[in-house]
Amino acid sequence: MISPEPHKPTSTSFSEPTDDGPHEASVSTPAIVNLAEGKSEKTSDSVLAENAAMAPQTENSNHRPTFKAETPEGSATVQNQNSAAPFKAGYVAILGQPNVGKSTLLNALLQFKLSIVSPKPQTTRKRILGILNRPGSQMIFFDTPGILEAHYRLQQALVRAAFQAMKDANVHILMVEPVAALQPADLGILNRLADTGKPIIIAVNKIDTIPKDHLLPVIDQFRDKRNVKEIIPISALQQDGVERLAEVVEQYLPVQEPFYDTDQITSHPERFLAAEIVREKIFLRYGEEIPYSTSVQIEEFVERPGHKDYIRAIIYVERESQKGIMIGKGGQALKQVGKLAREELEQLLGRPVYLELFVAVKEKWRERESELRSLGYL
Ligand SMILES: Nc1nc2c(ncn2[C@@H]2O[C@H](COP(=O)(O)OP(=O)(O)OP(=O)(O)O)[C@@H](O)[C@H]2O)c(=O)[nH]1
Ligand SMILES: [Mg+2]
Repeated sequence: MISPEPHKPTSTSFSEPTDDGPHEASVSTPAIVNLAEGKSEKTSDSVLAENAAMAPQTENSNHRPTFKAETPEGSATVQNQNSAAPFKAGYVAILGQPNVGKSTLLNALLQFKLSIVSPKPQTTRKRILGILNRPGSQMIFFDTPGILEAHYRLQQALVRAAFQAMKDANVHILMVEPVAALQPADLGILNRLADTGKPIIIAVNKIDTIPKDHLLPVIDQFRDKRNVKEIIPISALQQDGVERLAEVVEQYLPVQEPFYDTDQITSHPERFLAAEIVREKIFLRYGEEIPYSTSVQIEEFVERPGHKDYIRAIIYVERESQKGIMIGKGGQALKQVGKLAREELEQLLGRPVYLELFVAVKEKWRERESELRSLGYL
């Protein structure tokens, strides 16, 4: 089996049996608590990407954004249907502690599975850009890694990525758990956001997990906070309050032209999304330690007209012992990951895929700056 340099001696591979292998491959709408004044009325029409599909890819899959959102009538257009209102566009950072539901929210806003989700904290490692095109606006959301107290270099890089998104955004959504006691970590994030002077919208998530009458004390604790403009209870999982959140965010965007094509849903290339999908399946398949010790790189991604796409991914672990766990008895564990990842990739790309997974050791990559750089975390 092929093994990418420089890890030839330690790699182990899995690919599913196939006849098309790599050979030729070169709250019942919850209430909004509005702390701002003088809001204008907004259209609630939305152009959501219900049938997102890939646009044709060019030779090198390492470049530009290609995801398109298609409406039944064709691509969405930039026209603001309310001709009196100027078009708004801008960047919106979704921030919060790990596991609070940021990636679930991004997917719910886009009506498209773009960002990976798992029950484990620290699933998201890089900021994920998702574009919500509506008749009068273009909202460019950044899903971000959860903000935590960093204990090792990878975590430092994750926190840095989150705060970089904060700097680049016009509006901030701080997502919190529906708990009544204000958490010091949330307060810390809130203060950093407030220092930017940009509008903050609090999204109290997971309201499906609490009785309705428990919500008010949660909301109350954010009422007097600096630059907090709105507090919106939502359930990202149940898509409750999400449309309302989008309407509110839209109000705080600057008047300007769209930054991206208005039928585009992300700027990430296919190979980035492919690596993320493999990583998600690892987070879902393995226990505590393994997901945090793995990183996925796509070594080759080739479109082969008339054949399956060929994708070769390498899964890095930190120690030799983790390699055995990753692969599992008789290769079963890795096989499951490969199957689930391939199925999702095929759905995403709309094309059949031949996915080959390799496992290789990169000693203590989470601690080493050079490795973090080569894996794209810095
Ligand atoms: N009950 C409930 N669960 C939710 C909701 N939103 C997200 N979850 C769950 O919370 C877990 C974490 O969700 P993610 O979207 O991955 O959270 P995240 O904030 O992106 O996490 P990190 O990327 O680790 O920072 C998953 O199991 C989700 O299904 C919600 O509204 N209600
Ligand atoms: Mg996430």
